[in-house]
Amino acid sequence: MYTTELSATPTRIAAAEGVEDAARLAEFDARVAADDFIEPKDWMPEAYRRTLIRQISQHAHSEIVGMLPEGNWITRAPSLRRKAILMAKVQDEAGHGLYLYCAAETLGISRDEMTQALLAGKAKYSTIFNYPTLTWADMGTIGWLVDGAAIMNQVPLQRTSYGPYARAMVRVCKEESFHQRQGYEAVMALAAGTPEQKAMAQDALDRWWWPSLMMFGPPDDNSPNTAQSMRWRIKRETNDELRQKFVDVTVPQAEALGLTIPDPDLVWNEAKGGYDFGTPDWDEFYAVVRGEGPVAMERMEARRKAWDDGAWVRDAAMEHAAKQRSQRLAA
Ligand code: BYC
Repeated sequence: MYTTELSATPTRIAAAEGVEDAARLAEFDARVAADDFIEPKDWMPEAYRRTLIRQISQHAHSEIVGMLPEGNWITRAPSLRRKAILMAKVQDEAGHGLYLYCAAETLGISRDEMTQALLAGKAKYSTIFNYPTLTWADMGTIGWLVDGAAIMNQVPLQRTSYGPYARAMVRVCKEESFHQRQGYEAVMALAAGTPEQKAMAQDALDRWWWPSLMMFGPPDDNSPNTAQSMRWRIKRETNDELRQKFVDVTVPQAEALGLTIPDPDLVWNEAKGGYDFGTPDWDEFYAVVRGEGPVAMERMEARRKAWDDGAWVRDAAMEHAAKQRSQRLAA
């Protein structure tokens, strides 16, 4: 009896758990190193879980906030065909947000908690959606550059170590490819149009180029999360590696359109087999991350209004589910 009590003291329990955790950690590390997927019911380090919640929820918020700049143009699309495509794209973004919220929920956080974190300014969303969409050319350019950057970032995430996130990315990437192509095709039409239309396309490229490069996050030597996320295989390529790939595939696309990338330092580097390019304005990036982007207030107001306006739908859905549950229990 005495020995049982002694062995159950908190200190001993903690020590035993420590040993157990070390064993579980070793098993977790080995599975990650073997490119196994970690699944919701598997043991995982608490910091891994928190990092995933941070990244996946912010990714989900980006998809949802990302509907706003394009939603702004649905009523003003220049033809029925363009309107139908744009509506489908914006709906796809809503779907991406939902898969991602579901993936994050498997880590033990609720959709409400994630939304509250966004509305309280604690959770971020991509800087890119804090810029205004001024002309129709912005719709094509967002598809071309923003979805293009998103694909570059998300294709490696299909092999991220957390199973539900990786699987969500498979469908998201297929849809993003369509988005990128429709955007490029819309810019092609403008670039081959009247001088005014071509000027609109160039103006949109001038405004969206640098913010698109910022989507990949800060430079690696200034990215607090990259090293650990690469070790955990949450991230499969670093911010700078992905930014370089994006520049390398996008420059020839701009050339084919007869448009000019607004970077005087852009030059092919034969030795590295890629382009050298200028430095994004990182002060601007950090200001936008802090919530000081050109239309940041407008974006958050729209999210807050959508959340408040949707309260009755959530209440009705909860009430309906409760009624169904009690009917099942009574049957
Ligand atoms: N914007 O250590 P780092 C889309 C934050 S949706 C805002 O490099 P990490 C689309 C970062 O969160 C596109 N914040 O972080 C939708 C961190 O702060 P916290 C969304 C940024 O996580 C609709 C701090 O800066 N895609 O394409 O290792 C229509 C330090 O950064 C940004 C994703 O979310 C930024 N751009 O790497 C059309 C992809 N960059 O959280 C298109 C998934 C950095 O520690 N996410 N920060 O407070 C990722 O791949 C990574 O989270 C990031 C950042 C590369 C974005």
